Order: sequence, then structure tokens, then C-alpha cells
Amino acid sequence: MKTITKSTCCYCGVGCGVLIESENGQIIGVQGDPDHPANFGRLCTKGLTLAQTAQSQTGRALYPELRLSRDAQRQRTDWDSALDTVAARFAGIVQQHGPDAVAFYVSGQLLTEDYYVFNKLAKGLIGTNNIDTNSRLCMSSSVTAYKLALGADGPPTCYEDLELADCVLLAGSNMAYAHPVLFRRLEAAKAARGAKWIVVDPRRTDTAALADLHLQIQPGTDVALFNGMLHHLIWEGLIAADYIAAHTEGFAALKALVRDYTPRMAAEICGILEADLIQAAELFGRSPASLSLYCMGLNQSAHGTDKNLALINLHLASQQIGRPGAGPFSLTGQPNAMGGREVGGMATMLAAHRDIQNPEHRAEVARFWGVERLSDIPGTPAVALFDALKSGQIKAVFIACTNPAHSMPDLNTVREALQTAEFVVLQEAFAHTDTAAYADVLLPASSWGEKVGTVTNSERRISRVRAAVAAPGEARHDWWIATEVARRMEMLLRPGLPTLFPYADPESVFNEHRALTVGRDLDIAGLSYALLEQAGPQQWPLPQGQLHGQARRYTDGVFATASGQAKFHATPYKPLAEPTNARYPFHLLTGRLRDQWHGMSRTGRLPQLFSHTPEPSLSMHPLDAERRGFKAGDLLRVSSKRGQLVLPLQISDEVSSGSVFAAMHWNGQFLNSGGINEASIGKVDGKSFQPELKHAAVRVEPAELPWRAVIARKHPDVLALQTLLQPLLAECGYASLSLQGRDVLVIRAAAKTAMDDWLARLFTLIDLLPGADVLEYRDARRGLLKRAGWQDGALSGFVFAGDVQGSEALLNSLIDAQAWQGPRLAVFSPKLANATPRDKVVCNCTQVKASQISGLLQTGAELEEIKSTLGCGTVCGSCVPELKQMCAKAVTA
Ligand SMILES: Nc1nc2c(c(=O)[nH]1)N[C@H]1C(S)=C(S)[C@@H](COP(=O)(O)OP(=O)(O)OC[C@H]3O[C@@H](n4cnc5c(=O)[nH]c(N)nc54)[C@H](O)[C@@H]3O)O[C@H]1N2
Ligand SMILES: Nc1nc2c(c(=O)[nH]1)N[C@H]1C(S)=C(S)[C@@H](COP(=O)(O)OP(=O)(O)OC[C@H]3O[C@@H](n4cnc5c(=O)[nH]c(N)nc54)[C@H](O)[C@@H]3O)O[C@H]1N2
Ligand code: SF4
Ligand SMILES: [Mo]
Repeated sequence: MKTITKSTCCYCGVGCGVLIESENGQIIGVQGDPDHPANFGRLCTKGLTLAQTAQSQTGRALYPELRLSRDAQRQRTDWDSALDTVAARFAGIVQQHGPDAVAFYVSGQLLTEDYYVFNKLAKGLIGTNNIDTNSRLCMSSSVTAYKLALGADGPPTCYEDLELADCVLLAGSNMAYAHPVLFRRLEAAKAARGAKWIVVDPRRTDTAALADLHLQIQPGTDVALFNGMLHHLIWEGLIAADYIAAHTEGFAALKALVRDYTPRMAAEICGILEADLIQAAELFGRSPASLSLYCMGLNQSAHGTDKNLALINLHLASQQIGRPGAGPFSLTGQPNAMGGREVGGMATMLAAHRDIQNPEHRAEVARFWGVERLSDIPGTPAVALFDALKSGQIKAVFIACTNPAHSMPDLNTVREALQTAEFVVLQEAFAHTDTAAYADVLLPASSWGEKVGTVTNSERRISRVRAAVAAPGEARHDWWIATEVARRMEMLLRPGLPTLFPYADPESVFNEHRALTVGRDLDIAGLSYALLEQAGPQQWPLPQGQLHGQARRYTDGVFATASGQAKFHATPYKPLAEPTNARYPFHLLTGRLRDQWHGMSRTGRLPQLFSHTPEPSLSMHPLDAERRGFKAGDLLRVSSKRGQLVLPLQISDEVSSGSVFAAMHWNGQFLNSGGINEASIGKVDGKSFQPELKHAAVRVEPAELPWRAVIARKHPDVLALQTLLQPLLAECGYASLSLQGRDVLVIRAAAKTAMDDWLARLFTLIDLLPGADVLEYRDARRGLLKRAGWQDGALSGFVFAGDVQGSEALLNSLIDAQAWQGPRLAVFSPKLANATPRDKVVCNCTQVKASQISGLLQTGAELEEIKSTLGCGTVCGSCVPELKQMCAKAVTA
């Protein structure tokens, strides 16, 4: 029988409601929940393909694993042994070296209930504030700025404001890719009401391409821009003097500072036209309602807090806050970054928006939990945490639901830290992440579709997460694992006392968390699982006696500071932490792709999600490439002071001259290196401790890897094949692995000299050995070796090594599942070399390709006709920004 379960998408902070369709314990489909107020039924490419990512158990962590010594392999074990070992090792280190010798590194993708238990385990039971999360890499600058300026964390705005704003300032946000369903709402509002969009981004992203005004600033110059805009507002009398006087503090000092930031001076720092800066200020200041939407382009900076504060200054000064359609709206990245902040699950905060440094707050929480005291020693934030592991100051780390060996800056340091640590625990849903290689204990976690609890989205809305199916193998829920470890640890650390972790289910955890919020700015005393069941997702605050949460905060001009007044902060512009120089002349920018999620442990399981961007690349402006004699596809070595990696070149005028861009997703599972964070910098913001992941100075030079190979294999279980082949990647000078078509695995490899032994092992693994239906072409003198295999009369795979010309055409016929047309021998024909390269899939839902769209454009068709003829852009809409760009280009061409 088919069952429908209401739950929430596990990807981004939009927090879309999903309806999971399941049958016989299998998830068989996913649809948008028409009743969910975040998406009203819409989903993007990632949400729509969730069911396919959940269908195979291949690659999942299915049972606990343990290794007895560093040199040994992990072996399967039972839950009791795994949990006892973790508890004993942690308790032992705490008893010997004190509570601050251990640390937890958790994730904004945990549910609120999971997070709560981990936080209590660290701060309540062990007595250390050493619990930090990947939100440090993501939201901490926003958190810090909200607290400094408005007195409390959390956006004052709601999603309806997207529809009510007349001017939308998108700063450091590629919303078309990163928050697609909200972008659909914004597009609809633009079409309906003509809202004006200003996009501030050093790249011309799909978001920027649709803006009324794109300010393509020099990387890291946002503070100068916002200061310059404020200068103009003050000069032109576009500020709300009465509001400033009645509801804010600190304006005089800010005014004195921005006096120097004339539009001309600011525009010069930003590398934009003075007129454009003025136009932006005019639009922002004169619009009845101005909303800013901002994300990692502001937060991931050594001056991220100042970037946030400078933007909030603009809102406060012009009273673009506390009104419908107006306000500084920080878009949260992960599905439950907000929930993590609510339970205080970070090194710099306590439960329910309380502060570690506040003795009353510590006493309140200690009393509530029934422990003697909480530590007043600030915890170590993410980057410092891994530094302390490396230096031996922290000896053991418990990592849950994040992959630091890929996502942290400066991977050489992170790997060394994990190598040096005495004890590493990893709680993961998927068995093969880059961090898994370092785990002494692997605890298999249940994941999306299997878990139960709550998450809070970007607009402070709490939604239920429900289970449609049971977890595979012996995987267990995150809250349960944390609770079990805690109970075993308390028997060692406080024997004989009643348990601090009396939880029977996630609901009992939620109820305890709720009680801690009473009287706080995020009070949810009126909320319960029952109310969520009855009335659907709710925003906080929702105090006792209310039936619905609050859509907007600070509407009365009273802020959450001690005085009730919002605070201006004078934010001088500071240059990048690592400016370019003669040795490292390029700015490296990093960011996201449309259809991949972070380290790809889920999205990288689905060939369909590779079709928009099949290969990793480094984007460079055509002029920079030409000046250096680089051609598209050249393998380039990208090096910083900290590390290096090799990437193929993509020539693109989306980046400006002097900058290069790489996506953050590719890692050791798909590359011979750990990905772009080999080169990134661990320098952090002094207030938020968020690292500068968006910028580093790099050098780019030819990688000099003349030997090439292309390997492609059709396989009924490509995930299993991927697990087999992945270890081969690291041996190459360059290698990338991707899934294509429906069931084809592709490896592109390069090296300094021929890799004969490597090839021999590869042939065995992919089963292209002579004896089967295999054709071989060898030319020892020219170092060529080509093999192609057939199964049931159809081409099933090939390897081209030494000379890869013609491999693209052959790959096309393998991917498109056409039987090989010509005579068998022709697969090695040099004539194939001139075949056109693979056509990019623009629309993921309908698999419509770029050539089909271009074909129609040439006949003069416009957007609506293209959509209705080909069907592209009519399902999830994620490709509509790109379609619009293609149409616009066709008109100007
Ligand atoms: N498809 C997809 N969506 C996602 C995610 C994903 O992995 N994949 N991850 C989610 C998460 S956790 C997050 S945090 C969000 C991130 O969402 P976004 O922040 O929107 O995405 P990014 O691509 O990381 O960065 C946004 C933009 O910042 C620009 N930028 C770089 N430097 C600067 C600068 O100095 N100033 C300004 N103004 N802009 C700059 C980059 O060019 C980039 O286009 O996405 C969420 N949504
Ligand atoms: N250069 C560069 N680096 C970046 C960024 C950037 O823009 N540029 N962005 C940064 C940002 S904003 C973020 S948020 C981070 C994200 O970085 P990570 O947190 O490392 O990203 P994920 O790959 O999403 O890691 C989540 C892990 O949890 C596992 N998992 C999934 N579901 C569950 C579950 O239910 N339970 C458990 N226990 N595990 C589960 C997944 O398999 C996955 O391995 O990356 C940061 N790193
Ligand atoms: S916008 Fe896409 S990824 Fe984000 S929650 Fe909605 S469906 Fe999931
Ligand atoms: Mo993030």
C-alpha cells in the first residue's frame, strides 16, 4: 500500500515541505507539499530528486565500525561495543586531561532534537563549551551582527516580505542556485509588481544576470559599498531622522565615519561606477520597502561581521526594517542552521540565545539541567578546534553530520589535525566521505526519510521532519546515538546520579528545549508537536497562549538590546585577509553549483544531478586565459601558500579579469585532491570566528600532465563501482569521477608519465579484460592503449589511454544509450575526434539540452514558446534563470 508522509526537504534553509511517497518500506517518490508556507508545493531540482537519492543502500553506513589501532582497518562491531568504546575513551580523556581536552564538531543539518542532546552532552555533562558546528563556516557572521545590532539572533523578516518588497538588494547571494524556491517567489513578485533588483556579487551569476543593477564589485569590498551608499543617503536627506533618534544608538560615530566614504571614493574601492553606486543608494533609500537578502558573499569573510553590520546600518538609518517588505534578511544555508542556534549548539553560545559570558545565563541553564555549574571558558570555534587537535591541546573529537576533511579551509591542516588526534568519532549516514578515512569509530546514522524531529528554516519557521521508512541496516537516529553515548558517559563521570538524558523519543527532547526558551526572544512555550500536527509549521516567537507565531520582529521599534534601542556600528572598510601579489596574482572565489549539495554524499549518487555541470572546473576570464595562452579544458594547477590542486579550465566572462572561481563541492570522492579547500585560507573574522572561505590569493599555471586517459563504464550499480574505483583517483596527477546519463561512470585522468600498472588494475576493476567481448587497440611506440567492451551486443564501456581523441564522441553514444552505430572497429577511428562535445543539459527535470534550446532560439522563438515546445523550465523552474539568459543573449547576438 502506498503511504504519504509529510516531511521537510533536507537540503537548503528554504525549508520546503515535501510529501514522501513510500510503498513496502521503500521511498518511491517525492512531491512538494502544497500546504507548506515555504514552498506551496514547489521544489527545486535537488528536492525533486530526493527519492532517487534514497533508493539504494549502496554507500550508506549500515553498521558500527571500530578500529583498535591507528594502523588497523576499521572492523564491523555491534552497537554496545561501539558506544561503550566511545564513552570510555571520552570519559578517560576528560578524567585525565580535563573537560576541554575533548570537542564536538556537529552540523546545521542535524535536527533540533539531535542538536539539543549533543549540546547538553558537551556543556551539561562533560562541562566543556568545545562544541562547534559547520554553521561557523556558514552563518556565524550573521549571528554576531544580528546580536550586535539588533540585540538578538535571527532575521526580523519573513518570506512574505519577498512578495512585498519594492527594492531587493541581493548581496553575496546566488539565490537562483542556492535558494531556488524562494527565488521562484521573487521572480513571481518581480513579474507581478516590478520590484527592482540590485545584485552585489563579483561574479555575473544567474542571479546577477537577471538584476536591474548588477554591482560587480571587487572581492571583499562590500563594506566600502554600503558605507558609500549610506553617505549618499545622509547627503540626500534620505535617512529617517526621527526613527534614528527614537530607536537607535551610535549614529553620530557612524556618520562621522561615512563622511569619508564619498560615493566616488567608495566606488573606486569597489571597482564600479560612481553612478551605479548612487543608483543603488537611490533605489534602496527611496523605495517604499527595501529588503536585503544576503548569504555567504557577506558571511564567509575575515570581515564578515562588519559586512553584515554595514548592511544593517543602511536598513536602520532608512527605517527599512520592522515593516512589511523591508529588513535585513540573512538567508540561512542549511536546513537547520537556525535550530542549532536556538539550542545554543555552538562554542560561543548557550541554550535559547543565552550567552556563555553571562553568569546569570550560565546559572539558569545549570539549574534547569540539574548540574552544578557550566563552564565559563569560551569553547573553541571550528578553525581553532582543528588547530587545537593538531597541537594536541584537544585530544578527541566527535564529529556528526559534517565532513570537515572536505569543507573546512586549509585541508592540509585539517587532515593533520585528524591524523594527530588520539581519538576520532564520526557519526555519518554515508560510509565514504573524506572524513571517514580518519575515524576510529564510525557510527551509522539514519537520514532523510528515516528521521523524526523538527527543523527551523530561514524565516524562523519550525517544521516537522517525519519518517517514511525505517533506517537501513543498523543505522540509528542521531538523537538516540547522542543519548546513548551520554548515558554511558555519565555512568563513568557521575556514577549513581539520576540521568540527565531521560529521553524516550525526540518529542521529549523538544519539550525540554521548549521549556528553556520561556521568557527569551525565541519563546516557543505555546508550541508543541501536537500544534505542529494540527496547525502546520509555525514561526517563532510563539509564547504561551498564542496559536500562531510572529511573522515580523521589531515592528514597534523596540529591539532586543538591553536599552531596547538598535545599535549602529561604525564599520571601516578593511582589505581582504590575503590580498593578491606578484606570486599569487589571482583572487580565488568559491561557491555553489545549482544541482549539487556540499560534499555530494547524497547528490553525487545521482547521475541526473551531474548533467548540468558534469565536471569540476576553474573559471577564468577570457582575457586572462588568452594572456597566459590557456585553452578551455587545459589542466591547470591552482596553488596558494597552503596547498594546491589541479582543475580543468573553463573560460567564462562571468568572473572579472583578475578573479577565478571554483565550486566548493568536488572532493576526494570525485577528485584526486580534497577539492578547492586545499587552497583556501583559515583566517577568521575577529568577532564571529567565521573563516574567509570565499577568498584566497592563488597562482594558476599549466599542470604539465601529458599522459591522459578517459574511462567510461555502464554499470547496473554505478555507486558500487564508484566505491571500487575511487581509491584509484589519488594516484593520478589529475583525476575526476562523475556519473552520467542513467548508469555510466566516467573517469578522466592525467599524469606526468604513462600509468601502466594503474591501467592494469583499472581494467580488472571495471571488468574490461581480454577474453570477454573486448576489442583492443595498442600502439606501443606511441604509448596508446584503447579498449572497448560489449555486452549483449551493445557498447558497455571503454578506456582510451595515451591519446583520448575521439573519446568524447564515444562517451556520447554510451551515455545516450544508443547502440554503437558503425562497425565495431570504428570505435577507435580518428574520425570520431571531430565529433561535437557533449551537449549540456539545461533543464534537469525534462533533460532538455542546450542545443535544443539554441535551435529554437535561432527560429526566433522566445521564452514562453521554448517552454511550451520543449517543456523545459515548466516543472521545478530551477533552469528558468538560465533560459532567460539564453534568450537575452540570443536577442543581443
Ligand atoms: N545548490 C545548492 N544550494 C545550496 C547549497 C548547496 O550546497 N548547493 N548549500 C546551502 C548552504 S549551506 C549555504 S550556506 C547557501 C549558500 O548560498 P550562497 O551564499 O548564495 O552561495 P555561494 O555560491 O556560496 O556564494 C554566493 C555568492 O557570493 C559571491 N561572493 C564571493 N565573494 C564575494 C564578496 O566579497 N562580496 C559579495 N557581495 N559576494 C561575494 C560568489 O561569487 C557567489 O556567487 O546555499 C545553500 N543552498
Ligand atoms: N571553499 C568553500 N568551503 C566551504 C563553503 C564555501 O562556500 N566555500 N561553504 C561552507 C558552508 S556554508 C557549509 S554549510 C559547509 C558544509 O560542509 P559540510 O557540513 O561538510 O557539508 P555536507 O557535505 O553537507 O556534510 C554533511 C554530512 O552529513 C552526512 N549526513 C547526511 N544526513 C545525515 C544525518 O541525518 N545524520 C548524520 N549523522 N549524517 C548525515 C552527509 O553524508 C554529509 O557527509 O561547507 C563550508 N565550506
Ligand atoms: S529550495 Fe530546493 S533544496 Fe531548498 S528546501 Fe526547497 S526543495 Fe529543498
Ligand atoms: Mo552553509
